Amino acid sequence: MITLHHLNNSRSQRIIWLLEELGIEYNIQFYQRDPITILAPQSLKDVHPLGKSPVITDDATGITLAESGAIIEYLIAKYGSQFKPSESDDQYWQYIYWLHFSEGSLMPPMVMRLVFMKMRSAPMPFFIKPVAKMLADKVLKSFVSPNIKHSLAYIESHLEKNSWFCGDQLTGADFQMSFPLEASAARGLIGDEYPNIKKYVKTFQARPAYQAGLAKGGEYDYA
Ligand SMILES: N[C@@H](CCC(=O)N[C@@H](CS)C(=O)NCC(=O)O)C(=O)O
Repeated sequence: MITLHHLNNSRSQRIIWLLEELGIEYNIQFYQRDPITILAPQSLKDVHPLGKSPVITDDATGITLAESGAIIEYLIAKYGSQFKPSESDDQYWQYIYWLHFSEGSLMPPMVMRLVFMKMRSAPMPFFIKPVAKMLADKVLKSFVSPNIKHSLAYIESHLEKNSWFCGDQLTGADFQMSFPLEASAARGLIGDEYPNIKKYVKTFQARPAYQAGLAKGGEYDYA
């Protein structure tokens, strides 16, 4: 049996969506973020030393695996080859590309945005606050926002020509890309200039397996 170690309001939701699409049996072990630090509890470090979610354990193979991309590859290799183009398929390298792009290129500026937005409103001595705010705004404006916009424009042009990230086939790349795109949409970053991203997010969120996963995963602010 597979167990997904799932943190509330996290990237782990995309693994629940995949598990639902695969139609295999699984358990969810729930973990709650600290309300102040929003970090994962110590108990997640007992499962994997880095204490980040998602993590899966699989009784059938005895494996404990972290990293969304690795988990998606594992689940597809073991239980769902329909979600991966074959190596001879033209879409194969698109699959590899988007699977890596999500956490490798898109998530880093998104996480930076979160951190610098928090810095703007963090409690601190009154005389430091304007300086901290000015620094955060400078980094957001000169580096973080342009990076996010550049990536979103690139994704928008890809989705103008493709229903899913690998043409007309739902693949592991879509589960991996779903989180940054729905999180961006929920944070108001997907404006009218990105009609294809908007449509894409609505399309995957309407899938019965996605909805079933949402009902099982508990608190999630991005759907
Ligand atoms: N690249 C990793 C990122 C894992 C990650 O940072 N997960 C977040 C949840 S979205 C987490 O566990 N945060 C809690 C913490 O860092 O304590 C992946 O895709 O699995």
